[in-house]
Amino acid sequence: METDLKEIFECFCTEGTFLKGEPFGSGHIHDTFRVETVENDKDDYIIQRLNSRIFKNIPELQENIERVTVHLRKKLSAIPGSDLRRECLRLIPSKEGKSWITDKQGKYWRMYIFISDHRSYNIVDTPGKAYEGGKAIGRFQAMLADLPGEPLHETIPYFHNIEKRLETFQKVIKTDPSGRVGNIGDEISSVLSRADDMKIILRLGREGKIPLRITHNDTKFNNILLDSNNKALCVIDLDTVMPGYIHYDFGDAIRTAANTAVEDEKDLSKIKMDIELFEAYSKGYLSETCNTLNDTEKEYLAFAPRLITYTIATRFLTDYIDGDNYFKINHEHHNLERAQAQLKLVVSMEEQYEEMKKIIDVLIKDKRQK
Ligand code: ADP
Ligand code: GN1
Ligand code: MG
Repeated sequence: METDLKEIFECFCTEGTFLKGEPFGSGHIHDTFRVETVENDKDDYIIQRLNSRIFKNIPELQENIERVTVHLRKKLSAIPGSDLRRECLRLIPSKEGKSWITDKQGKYWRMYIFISDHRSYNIVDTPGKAYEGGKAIGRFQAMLADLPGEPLHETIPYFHNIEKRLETFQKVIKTDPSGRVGNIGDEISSVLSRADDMKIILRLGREGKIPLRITHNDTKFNNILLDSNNKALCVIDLDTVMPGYIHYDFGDAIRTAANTAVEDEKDLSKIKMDIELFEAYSKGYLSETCNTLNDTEKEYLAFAPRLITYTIATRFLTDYIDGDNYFKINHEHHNLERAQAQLKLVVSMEEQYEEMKKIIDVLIKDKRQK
């Protein structure tokens, strides 16, 4: 590997001695490594080379994460029995006292304690796990509701703004930089035909009917770690924690927690939204948030998975047309396959929309009666 991980490791105030470092996880954005230490009683670490093409202002990004993790830890420390090393990400300061370093090539790096003995899932196979994921995100939003100080930095402007995403999509179709547009007419039509319906959440926001809250904005299920008993442990990947609508978190979590297949499944017949997993996640989520959400927020929960799955499909397709500059890919048509899989999932959500609404209504009624 071109980078000496040991050298990076030694720039931080770690305990323990570097043993080895290896690529870890299946994130699409950063280069992530797990570093094991020699000593059995010392923590292992996660080291990340940050993607500064996507996150343009790393000091602001890191400031957000510092504030969020300090606040979460304070909240957790007031709960008896909390495991502060495993229930919240912990940044390791550099020897210069910052939460990141830059290497000789000007690349940014940061380090966290490795959360030991966790389970991470790209597919969820039981309602119990989905329920725990819902609880984790609900609790995360609730704990951040009173974050003191200035609003968090917007680390990626207009991140979930579907109007802007569609503008970018239209532009890239026009310029067709990789000559791929000619072969993907069906996928493009599939996106464009749904465009108007998808603007409702932004409209409700502009009309003041739903508030901006602090949201995670990247709640795919592998960013929610469970413990060895598959109970909610820790929400990770805090790069996009910033003001947003709760629908973004709810929708993105359902997109992954209730999909019967992986995000990039090529066999489209395997892809469906599982209504039982949807119900379980919703139950967990509402158990933590039902009392704080307003009526309009609740009314549009069932719509949120369609919006976010559609948004991500549009982003994958945009990146494919653009020539694969954003998401990491493993093979040539990976972004197209991801977009096709996500569009199939949108159709499955559309087919089950009335049922999803009913489930949410019943869960809310049940909570009221308690
Ligand atoms: P990306 O933005 O590229 O998805 P993440 O911050 O989500 O980067 O990290 C990628 C993966 O690394 C995660 O999905 C998870 O498996 C693992 N990971 C990240 N931080 C930790 C941590 N502190 N402890 C254990 N695993 C982690
Ligand atoms: C990226 O960082 P990661 O891999 O958890 C992306 C999300 C997408 C997701 C699709 C900062 O998430 O927005 O939903 O891929 N993160 C960023 O899998 O763009
Ligand atoms: Mg991630």
